[in-house]
Amino acid sequence: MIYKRSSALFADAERVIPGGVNSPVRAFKGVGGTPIFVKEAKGAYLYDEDGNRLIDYINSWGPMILGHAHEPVVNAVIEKAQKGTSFGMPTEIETQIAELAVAMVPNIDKIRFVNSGTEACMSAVRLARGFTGKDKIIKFAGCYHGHSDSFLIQAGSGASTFGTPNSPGVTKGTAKDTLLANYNDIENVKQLIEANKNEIACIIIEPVAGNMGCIPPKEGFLKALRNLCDANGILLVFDEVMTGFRLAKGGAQELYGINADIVCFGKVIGGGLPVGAFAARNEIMNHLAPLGPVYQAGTLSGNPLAMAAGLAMLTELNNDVKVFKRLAEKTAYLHKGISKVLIENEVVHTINRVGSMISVHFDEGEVIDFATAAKGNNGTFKTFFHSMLSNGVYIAPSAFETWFITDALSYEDLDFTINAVHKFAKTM
Ligand code: HOZ
Repeated sequence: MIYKRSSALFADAERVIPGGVNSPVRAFKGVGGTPIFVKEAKGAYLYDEDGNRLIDYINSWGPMILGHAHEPVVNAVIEKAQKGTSFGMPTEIETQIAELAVAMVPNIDKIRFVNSGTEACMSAVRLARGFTGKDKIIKFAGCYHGHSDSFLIQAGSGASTFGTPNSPGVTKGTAKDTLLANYNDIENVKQLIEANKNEIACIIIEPVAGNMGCIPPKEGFLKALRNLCDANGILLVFDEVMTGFRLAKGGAQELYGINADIVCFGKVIGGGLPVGAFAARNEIMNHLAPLGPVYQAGTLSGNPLAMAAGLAMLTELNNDVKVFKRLAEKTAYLHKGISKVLIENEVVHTINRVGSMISVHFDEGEVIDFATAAKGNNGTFKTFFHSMLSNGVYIAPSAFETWFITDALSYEDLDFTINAVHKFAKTM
């Protein structure tokens, strides 16, 4: 494939944007080479500035669960835009999407809309601290809850891709309130709670980790966290930015049958526009301003275009009773096909999958936490990434990210992808 125009556009971008990108993983530093500049996208495909067609497994890092430029979403945005793009005043559509989200997700009474997953998680933790009157939080190594200060401690996603899981700029004062546990290690969580009695406001977790590749919770792990939280007056916060409205209508809470105290959303809830949200039962949400003392605000929160896209997306997902099953079946088909090819060609690997989230790790043995995810052979991943790209398949340019499957993918696309893996495996 030729990337002449992408290379020229990247050189232009580097002059005026740090690293040429507005979010670090996009810069391809984890895999080498020049980032692909997108011209447009439709359904399962990206079309880049050099005229290449790529099957997309990033899907805007999750939101495009029904494919790019999905008509009901696009039409809803166009219609809204003609009536004004931002007011900073209440609009009816905010209540409509809130009502739908509350109906789809178990265990929440009220939801507050913000502009990103980062904002949602940051606000959720402030609310947990305000509600409990305690300062410390527990997060898991390799989980990524956006780039606010409290979370850039052993953070996954781009932070791990660049080897800076603890960012300069986060003060020692902030860092000391974030306690770090190993994913899937309940004994470790117990020890932290024991050592910090009555000081922990919340445990925040991606119920299926998606920022160190895809890592499922071990059987009983989420339930054990729930029990520990109940026994110790700690709130359980599920960061469902990736899993919400993706693994099931009610996200991971529904899939695993575990209730969180606060749930954070992003990605799918905005249908591809900048939306995040956090939600909980009344008792907790009523602590938020203007009802309560915990402050949180935003000029563009509940923006009409964002709400229109989100409402159209959630309506589609709510009305299509088979969509989550279909997505999981497509992902299982891909898993089976890739596995077969890699085994036949003796490429050492582990594949993790939950619903429509999947990742391929180039190492043997279980991938269950950050340490096992980081063991993967990055050299092999780089070769894999570039081989897939040159064969028309775009996966995330980092071994620490998940692939997101879209319903727009046909079985023909999945076979094309498996065939691209076959071409890679033959070179190994
Ligand atoms: N760290 C983000 C995904 N987990 C990347 C977002 C982006 O580059 O758009």
